[in-house]
Amino acid sequence: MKIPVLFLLFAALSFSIASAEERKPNVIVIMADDMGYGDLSCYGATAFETPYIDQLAAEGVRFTSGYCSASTCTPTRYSFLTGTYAFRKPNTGIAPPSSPSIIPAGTPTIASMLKDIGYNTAVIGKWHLGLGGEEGPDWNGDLKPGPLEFGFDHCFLLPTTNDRVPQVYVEDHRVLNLDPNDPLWVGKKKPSEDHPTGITHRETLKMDWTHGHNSTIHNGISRIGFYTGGHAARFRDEDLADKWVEKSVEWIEEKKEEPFFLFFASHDLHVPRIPHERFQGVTPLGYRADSIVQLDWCVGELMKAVDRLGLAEDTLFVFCSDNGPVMDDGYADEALEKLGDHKAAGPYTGGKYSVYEGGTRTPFITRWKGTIEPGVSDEIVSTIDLYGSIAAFTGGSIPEEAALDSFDVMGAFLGDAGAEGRANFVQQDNGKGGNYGFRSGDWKLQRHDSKKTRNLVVEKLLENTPVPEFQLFDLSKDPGEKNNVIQEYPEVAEELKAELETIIASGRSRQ
Ligand code: NG6
Ligand code: CA
Repeated sequence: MKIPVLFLLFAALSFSIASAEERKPNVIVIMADDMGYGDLSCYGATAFETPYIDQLAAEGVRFTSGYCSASTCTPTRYSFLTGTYAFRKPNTGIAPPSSPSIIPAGTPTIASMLKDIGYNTAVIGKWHLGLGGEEGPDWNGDLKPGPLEFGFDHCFLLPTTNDRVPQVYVEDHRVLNLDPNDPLWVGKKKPSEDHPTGITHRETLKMDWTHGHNSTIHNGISRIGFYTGGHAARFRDEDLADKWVEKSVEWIEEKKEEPFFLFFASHDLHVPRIPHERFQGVTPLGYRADSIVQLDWCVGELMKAVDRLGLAEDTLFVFCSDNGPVMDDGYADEALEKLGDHKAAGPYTGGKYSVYEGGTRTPFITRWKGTIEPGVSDEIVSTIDLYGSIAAFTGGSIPEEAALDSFDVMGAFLGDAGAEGRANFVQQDNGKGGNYGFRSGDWKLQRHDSKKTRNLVVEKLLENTPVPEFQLFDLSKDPGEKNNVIQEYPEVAEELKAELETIIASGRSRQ
């Protein structure tokens, strides 16, 4: 039988329209804070259980080479949202309490890309990318620019990180529940001689500090930076996780009819680790692991909400972390003392602040019921690629001068058989030292411009140990980066050095 060409064309066209429509999944990116590769039971932890995240992994793809792009928070979040390595932009290191918005208004982001193709977009949780113009945040006025100026329709935020002042929520452009008669003041200097601090009132603290974190006291915990006022707006640390879940579920319910993108930016397990009372003591490892269990509960609540609304087959979940683990990050919460045999970075060396694998190789899971075939993937993927990959998949567009390092590795994210991840990947630390890790296949080059590496994590021995400017490791034989083979493979090292240099110098790696 002869079928008219026009009919075939029409059929093909309507099929492609239908499939493009169908392929616009909701996207929920859950970013843990300071979670290491070994911090979940599905990644080998045995001292406690993380059943919900394990379920996510069992129903999706669990990556063994999933990375964030930096070993501190601000540069990872910057590169995740913009698709550009943070080392390309100055001042993208850990943001202080009064940082202006690091991302200028109008910058294309993964959120603006999705918003442009009809998604509802929200960020709920820790921000830590600054708010406001050059003078910094206007805490009593409009906090602009912020997420709403580069692609999010809605935000409900902890403005910095919770060891930094102030302990208030920001909803869209405003501090929530702020009483104009009790204005919020935030500053670097002690506001008055008698202002209580972690130094002057140390004996009153419910959790002591170990380094830094000894300025204004709120909820029995002293913080980085000073503030006064805004009392009605202040939250209790113990309630953060519940609030993120409440606000997220509320927002998903409201937006369920249209595709949505939710960036769920958990504060767990960053310091001060103060889980809700019902999670305190649930593990033998202290508040650090209790916070992991709390985050696991949050993930479970999000999964249940998505199931209840019948959206599991329309929703791509991504679980990742913003940097590797740290034990003592400024508070005496017994993370190190109660660690036992737990290996927070799994088999990897280093953690937060480091360009060893432990700094950026973290848990990474994707789940999309009915689309993703469950399994484990060794492909190299990174948070920085979500922008480019999801754009390519949903038909979103990226301006030529945006997302300079974000690759389309959607096949790998979906665990498609034979789909490849990245060929290589640049890891950075907080950015100021100019230290890099460069993974290319199974080779790993470390470049230490500052000639020192910090590893405040598990192996205290490495702390501020001078390191050679370049080191080379074969991760297939030496995942722990213990055995520098640069003398044995000088030509491999030269090749990787040149590739890394080209990526840095050329200003972009996306073609
Ligand atoms: C460091 C803080 C640390 C933590 C980190 C940011 C001190 C001594 N250390 O400067 O406690 O807040 O910044 O962590 O103040 S991050 O995960 O948000 O990047
Ligand atoms: Ca972090």
